[in-house]
Amino acid sequence: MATQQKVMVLGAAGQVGTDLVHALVQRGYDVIATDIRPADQVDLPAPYEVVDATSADNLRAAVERHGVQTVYHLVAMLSATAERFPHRGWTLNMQSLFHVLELAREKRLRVFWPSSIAAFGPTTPKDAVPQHTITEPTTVYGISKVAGELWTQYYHLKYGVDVRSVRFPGLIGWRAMPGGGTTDYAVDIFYHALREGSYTCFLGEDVVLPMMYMPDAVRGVIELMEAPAERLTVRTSYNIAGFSFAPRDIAEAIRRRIPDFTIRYAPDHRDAIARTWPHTIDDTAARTDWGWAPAYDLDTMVTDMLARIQQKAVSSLP
Ligand code: AKB
Repeated sequence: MATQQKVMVLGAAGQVGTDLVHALVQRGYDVIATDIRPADQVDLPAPYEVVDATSADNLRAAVERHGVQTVYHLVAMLSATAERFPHRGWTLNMQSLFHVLELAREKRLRVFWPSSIAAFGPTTPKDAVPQHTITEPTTVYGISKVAGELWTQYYHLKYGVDVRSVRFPGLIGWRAMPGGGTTDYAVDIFYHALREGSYTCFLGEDVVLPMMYMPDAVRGVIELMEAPAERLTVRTSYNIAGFSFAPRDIAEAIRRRIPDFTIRYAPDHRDAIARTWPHTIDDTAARTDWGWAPAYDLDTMVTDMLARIQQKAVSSLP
């Protein structure tokens, strides 16, 4: 059971943040949700405040005002957008991380910060990627993740900061839309299937990527953060796996439930990014150290996504 710990979520209005805030509140944490979006555009089950994570002063003031003990730092520019704005992507991703790590060092905050399968690159083994492997990404986002992993480990080793991390696969959820990622097609496809009965995919049909359903992802984050520190052997970022599929596999799974669904493929620049990432991940270290295990596979995820989006659409009718 959770204690009444005060936790702050940065990037709370984003795809992961939205689900994480729900899960933390449900687990009994005292959550302060923050993002740069105006409050009237945000609907979360926790007190909300506008905080700019690229401003050290802004961040410090919010942490002090709320007596925060743990920060979940989810602010990031994702892979596809960061390729369009490389310097902005680097600055946002790294500056916000440094502000959080520095504050954590000074105030003994605990920190969660996500890395990603984007930390891998064309020279990484494609299948069952080991925990310790080649990380030579070719995207700005990936470079920021590798650098971030090493910085989080540095702050742990040098200053004893309790910062923990997982390498997220592509995440699929129904509560909030993703934005600017290469794996976003796996969310978009559901909305198009239900609305139009067809989808044009920006990845080629055969690109297999590691993916995960959001309920598993947020449960994993909370389990990692609740694990005893002495059990953790990885202070860069843990590999975690859900299931892997290509666009044609998810299209087929949707077609089994919506028989008229059609898909066409128009690969763009995101296809090239996706092809630098691995197919499957070996998450033995996470399983051994803190008991990680996913609950969803492709079929159970597709069933739940379709039902939830339909429910959401009905409940949002006037
Ligand atoms: C992206 O596609 O950029 C993200 C990720 C894999 O980290 N979803």
